[in-house]
Amino acid sequence: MLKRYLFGSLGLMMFIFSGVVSSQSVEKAIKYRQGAFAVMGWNFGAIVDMIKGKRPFDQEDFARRAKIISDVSLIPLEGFVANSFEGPTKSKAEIWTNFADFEVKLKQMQEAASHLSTVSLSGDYDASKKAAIKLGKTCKSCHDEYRNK
Ligand code: ASC
Repeated sequence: MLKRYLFGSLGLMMFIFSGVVSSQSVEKAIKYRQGAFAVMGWNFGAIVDMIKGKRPFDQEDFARRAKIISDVSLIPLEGFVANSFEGPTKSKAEIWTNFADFEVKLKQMQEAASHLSTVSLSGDYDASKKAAIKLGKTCKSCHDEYRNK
């Protein structure tokens, strides 16, 4: 009787504790992916400004930022842990009902970022501009479907 009570409450405590731990790790995962997107957005913003003539075109700086975006584009996927659409996030629940499609879109973004990084090293302004616009489209296609306003 006492044993059953002790093990029962131990089980309950473990259950509650695991809930606390996993909700903490969900928040960490959300922060992790958002941190990566913030780094990408910061650098892509500067690239877009160069393309729009709001900032002087500096090929070396453009290529440096494109490489950062390409490298960091490999980070966010891991942060989309199971059903992490609750909490401080704009992620829609649809990500987890269409995860294969979400992953395809994310990979298209990674490929466009890698392409931008390669092209920007050549110093070809027109090709770099075209590659940056293409990358922006891959960001947008995912946001349109999977990000809340
Ligand atoms: C950015 C940024 C986005 C994308 C998107 C492109 O710089 O923060 O979310 O570009 O606006 O369409």
